[in-house]
Amino acid sequence: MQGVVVKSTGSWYSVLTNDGVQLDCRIRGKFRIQGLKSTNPVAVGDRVLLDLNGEDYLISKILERKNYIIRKSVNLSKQVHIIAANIDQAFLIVTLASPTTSVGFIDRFLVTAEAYQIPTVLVFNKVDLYDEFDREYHDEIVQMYTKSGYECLETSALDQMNIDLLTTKMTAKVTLLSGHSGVGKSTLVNVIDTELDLVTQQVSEAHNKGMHTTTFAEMYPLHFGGFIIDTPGIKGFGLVDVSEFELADYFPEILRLKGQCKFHNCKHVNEPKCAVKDAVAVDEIHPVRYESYLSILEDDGNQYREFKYHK
Ligand SMILES: Nc1nc2c(ncn2[C@@H]2O[C@H](COP(=O)(O)OP(=O)(O)OP(=O)(O)O)[C@@H](O)[C@H]2O)c(=O)[nH]1
Ligand SMILES: [Mg+2]
Ligand SMILES: [Zn+2]
Repeated sequence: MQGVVVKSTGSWYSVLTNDGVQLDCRIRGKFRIQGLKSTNPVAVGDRVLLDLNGEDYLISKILERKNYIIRKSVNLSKQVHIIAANIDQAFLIVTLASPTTSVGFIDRFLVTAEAYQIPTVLVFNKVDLYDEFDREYHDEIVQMYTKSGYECLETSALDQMNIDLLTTKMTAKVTLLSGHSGVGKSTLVNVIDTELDLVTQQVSEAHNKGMHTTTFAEMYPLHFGGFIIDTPGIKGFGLVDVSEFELADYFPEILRLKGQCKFHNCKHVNEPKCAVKDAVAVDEIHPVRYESYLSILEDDGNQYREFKYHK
């Protein structure tokens, strides 16, 4: 029997079979992606084969992954976590107010998404909370990411703003939602598909930091076609396997210019006649994005720099 993993707790897995039945399964033996030490060998979105063993269903094989997205667990530096597999696109849900998502976090997510070739849309949620400073900050950040080549949307789950736009973009696709805890991922899912009723944080607990309302990634079929994967909020985003020479390729605005640098192996730091540094000097490349590039290059232990912004 074949199916797709819709939930993974680490000890058991929920699999939606091709016949539309949802089964709780365990895994047979050990699965490893070559060279990767993963905290979860089977991820949401994996297509799997099932065997019946007595009364229990066992996952006996993971079919080849079209793609997957992975992050380094910030504390367990050698271990990686597969966030999801076989996804068409990611929506990174960010909020500039309550809680604040830093540019450093966004950029680390985007680098990984580029490395794994997962198209990503930046969704700025909770715009209903903005005061005029937030609005100004929002406009500058959106301008920066739009110029880099990323699509940016603003939403409010509370006011149902742009939900139809999200729905259109998700139709017939597998969409991963990621972002910090409390940005409104599960709330958005509930307004995108009103047939779903995911647990969300109570407003009274909204300042209860460190509480994760969603604890396991789970994939839901959407009534209008497609799937959405809701995930637990992540604090940090540790990059996996990006070499210092590759990194520039994962900043689209740097990739576009690097052919014009004098040295073909230019790292765009101190080299003379560097087209990237020239572009930063004239604001062709946003200095904050360039700073992110340098910060990741230095591997500064995920110290997310804040955008120059004070409330
Ligand atoms: N004002 C406002 N509040 C929102 C909006 N979207 C979500 N919220 C609130 O934000 C809080 C967190 O929402 P959740 O959907 O639980 O957040 P989450 O991203 O799923 O969080 P985790 O599951 O912990 O990762 C809830 O109290 C929501 O009501 C919005 O657009 N505007
Ligand atoms: Mg949630
Ligand atoms: Zn250069």
